[in-house]
Amino acid sequence: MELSPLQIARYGYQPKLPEILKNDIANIKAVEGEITSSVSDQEKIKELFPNTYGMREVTFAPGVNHAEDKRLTVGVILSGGQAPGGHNVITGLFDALKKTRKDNILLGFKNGPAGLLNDDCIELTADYVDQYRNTGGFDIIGSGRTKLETEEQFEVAQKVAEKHDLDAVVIIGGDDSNTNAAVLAEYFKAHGSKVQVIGCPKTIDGDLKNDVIEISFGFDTATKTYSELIGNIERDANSAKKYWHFIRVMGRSASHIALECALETQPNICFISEEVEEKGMSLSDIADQVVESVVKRSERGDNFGTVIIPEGLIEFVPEVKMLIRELNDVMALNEKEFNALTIWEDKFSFMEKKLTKESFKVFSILPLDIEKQLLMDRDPHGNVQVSRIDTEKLIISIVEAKLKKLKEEGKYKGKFSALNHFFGYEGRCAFPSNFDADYCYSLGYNAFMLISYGYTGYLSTITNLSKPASEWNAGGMPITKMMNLEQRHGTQKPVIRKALVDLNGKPFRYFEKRRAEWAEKTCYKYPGAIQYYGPSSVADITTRTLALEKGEEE
Ligand code: FBP
Repeated sequence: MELSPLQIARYGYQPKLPEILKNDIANIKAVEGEITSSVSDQEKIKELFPNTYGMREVTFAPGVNHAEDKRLTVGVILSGGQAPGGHNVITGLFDALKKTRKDNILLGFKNGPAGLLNDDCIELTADYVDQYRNTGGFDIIGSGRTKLETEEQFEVAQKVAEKHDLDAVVIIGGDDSNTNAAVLAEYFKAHGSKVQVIGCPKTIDGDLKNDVIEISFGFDTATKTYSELIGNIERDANSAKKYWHFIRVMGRSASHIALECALETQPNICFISEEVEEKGMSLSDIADQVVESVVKRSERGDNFGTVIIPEGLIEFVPEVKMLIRELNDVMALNEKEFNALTIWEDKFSFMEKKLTKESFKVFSILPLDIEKQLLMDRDPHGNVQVSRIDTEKLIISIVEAKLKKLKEEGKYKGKFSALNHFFGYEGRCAFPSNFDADYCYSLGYNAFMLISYGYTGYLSTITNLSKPASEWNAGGMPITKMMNLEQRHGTQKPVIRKALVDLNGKPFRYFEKRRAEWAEKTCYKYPGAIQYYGPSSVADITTRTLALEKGEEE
């Protein structure tokens, strides 16, 4: 394989660890904190997780390590969508294992949780992992979205784990994957297995967070990558002065990515799905907001602009949300019957019979492409694959129709030429920023600490992230703390609650204060490309979201 100059340089980068983890492992003790409870549905979650509910939070501190000194075999799984830094979680875990005992073993299960079920794994050696240090992607062992949920799957997982004499499995994943981790930890404990399960908070979407998980890894690099591209488009728009760019960005449900990109680039419009839902905005209201900006800007002679659209937006428009919920249930409860339909007309009339009148009305007025996209396969967790729905095109078409009408009425004299973009996959495998490289390495290293102390059903936590890495803290949080019950595949399931954008939070309020000016004037900001070298004020900065949340900026 030919290597790029940056890849060669990044091999030489030594990720920064929190001061506490730089100590010899014999000099790190685990300090237990408060007993935890789930975010809601406490009684039910406690009943479902009798062995792993209500455990205490953990912080690592200087002191004598009383953990048993034994040889460890650990399995690692990358789960769900790629996020920059995943390789560093593995190198951090690998280095901690080997630093403690040369005969510790790390097995990589291939292509997600399916690797555990299929007993498909490789031993990760120094030569092998060295090729992946500080690089993007999950190709070191591959990833996948298989959900672990049936009794048979758990039995197989236990057999495979016992066959390899595993002491622990580390699952690197988002909310759904860490829900898997919690269920697996509970199963192993209930069945007398020694195998511990530790999760690491991954997802570019940034929606796996609470007071202890300040940010999931990958969010930093992905948003910087999208912001660079959006800034470049803004500069092009401001140079050519002839296009309105509609840019959809990833982030399945929550709008953290869209909001962060808006804070970085100051576009004319950015929609926040959570606000759309709270205000009960219809698709027409959304388009009206764009139209208002287009008209005002045209009066200033500016027939160009940028609009950021979170990919999950469509699911938050109340009437479409109700429709999607019904579609999910109809498709889950009538899976065989629905899958047997091959002709579009049959699918359409099937939905006419199964959906409520209100939802079918919404469904039937959507453009054909969007109708088809809404009926595509769900992911293994029962979610609509929003990355495949062209929401930006839908909004453009409604805006065009409204502007045409205004023109006919003599209320608009400008020109409107729209271009659409979707930024998602461009950011998921970028070289991790210094922040993500350091954070991920620390998460992996710290996962080893939790294993060596015998914890199971915990997420590896690194906190105080708006400060330099040397001031970060390390610890663990019981996964059940983040759980609640939600409707999945037509039934109530225990899952980690997604952290959506807080409309009272500082990042949203900062945006809210300024957006009227951005909608009318040209206030674009150009963040440029991620810097891996150079002054710390450029190369080590994290997101505006984290800085605002932590009160570092006002
Ligand atoms: P995770 O939640 O697994 O981290 O995935 C995030 C994400 O990138 C979403 O933003 C996006 O909707 C989805 O994955 C797309 O994944 P896929 O290509 O598997 O449909």
